[in-house]
Amino acid sequence: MTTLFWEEEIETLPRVGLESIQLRRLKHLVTRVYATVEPYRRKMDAAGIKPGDIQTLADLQKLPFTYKDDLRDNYPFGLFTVPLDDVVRVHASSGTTGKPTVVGYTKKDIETWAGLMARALTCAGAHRGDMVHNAYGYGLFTGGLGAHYGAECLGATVIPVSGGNTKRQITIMQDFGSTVLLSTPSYALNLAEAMDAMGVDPASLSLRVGIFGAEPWSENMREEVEKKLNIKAVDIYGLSEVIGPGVAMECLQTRGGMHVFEDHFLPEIIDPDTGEVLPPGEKGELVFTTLTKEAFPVIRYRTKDISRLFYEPCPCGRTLVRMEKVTGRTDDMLIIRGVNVFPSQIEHVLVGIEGVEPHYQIVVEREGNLDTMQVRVEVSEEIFSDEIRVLENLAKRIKIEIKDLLGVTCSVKLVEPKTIQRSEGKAQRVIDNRKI
Ligand code: DLL
Repeated sequence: MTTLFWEEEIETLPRVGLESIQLRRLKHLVTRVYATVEPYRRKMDAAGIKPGDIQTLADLQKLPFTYKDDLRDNYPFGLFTVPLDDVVRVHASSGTTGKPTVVGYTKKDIETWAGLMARALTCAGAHRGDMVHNAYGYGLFTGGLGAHYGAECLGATVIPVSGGNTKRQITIMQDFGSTVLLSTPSYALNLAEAMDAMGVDPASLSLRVGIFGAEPWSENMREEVEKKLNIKAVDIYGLSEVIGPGVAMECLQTRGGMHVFEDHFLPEIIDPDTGEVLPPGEKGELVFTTLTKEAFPVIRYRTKDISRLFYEPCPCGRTLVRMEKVTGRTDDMLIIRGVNVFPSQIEHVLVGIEGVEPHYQIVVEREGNLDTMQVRVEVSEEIFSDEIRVLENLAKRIKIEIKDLLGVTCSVKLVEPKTIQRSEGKAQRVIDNRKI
């Protein structure tokens, strides 16, 4: 029943074949977008580029970038390439500032997406017969419905449980025999904690694999979730502007980087400051061009996510390029006294320390001209009831390890178990109180 691939031919296509598909699709896309979307046409005209100038994949670099602000400026439907009559669904991402960004799908887009999510689920070893516990939020967020249609397309049974109501989720897992869990990694930890409180042994459940994404998570966090839920954990990446979940997916065999579904999404890595495309293997900002989307294609969309593309062959047999786990975003990178700090680096340190729970928050303040960073972290019940000296030593150790890794001095505040707010979707890790 288990198959290794969803679309073997395309997933294992030699690069020349893949690149020829990409080029054909790219030319078609640019021609269509130029003809139908005024803001894209204006930008291309300003850059002196016509669709006919795209003759090779490298010519992609001639095209202007698309930014989140372009979506906001054309809110809500200004970048759609088809009449609204042909749009069968919209999603939106909330964003912390300003208007949300709205994306649309034709009937064919929804089918493409479901197929890609079925491909992603297969990559994670899911199959027909699986009981897919979908705890991604349903609604305007793409996680819930995106994964839902993919699991149905795969032929698995979906439990559309959405986020929240954590105790009930665990009862459902027990009673329905959930085998595949889909959620954010922070919510997975929340579930593990609730199981513990309810006296439910994860080994007594049927869960086999967790497909976690929608927020950054470290390798240490992976180990932690795997141990606590007695499962294998794989990473899934996507963003609403590009399609939603199902842009890239880790394979269960290797669990080392996510295969980008390149027949649909063309990735580039650029230097976020200069916009220059970087050579394979270098770290920078991910940029995506959608090759097959009808209602809402994007050309060179700046994701702000930081990653790396690597072309080494994967033992699973897929030839699709892999992207490294996203370590952070150009916009959640904190600059503390001139040093670049990503919350995921702090998480990496914390999760590696015994007695510390993976629930943390980073609070940044500015005192005079000086930035200060405080890491608030929960400790386990046992440690918390220990002597003051033990707590002091623990705080000191965290401080030293963060200093060693990042070169930044921070203060560490150990807080009581269960005092940092639990997430039901994406966790909020940073509180930046600097007014800059
Ligand atoms: O989070 C889509 C999604 C749903 C992906 C479910 C995976 C699973 P947005 O709400 O538009 O879409 O947020 C997209 O989330 O630019 C990244 O910064 C972050 N992100 C998504 N997946 C990962 C991941 C969905 N695996 C933004 N690792 C992206 C790190 C991720 N960050």
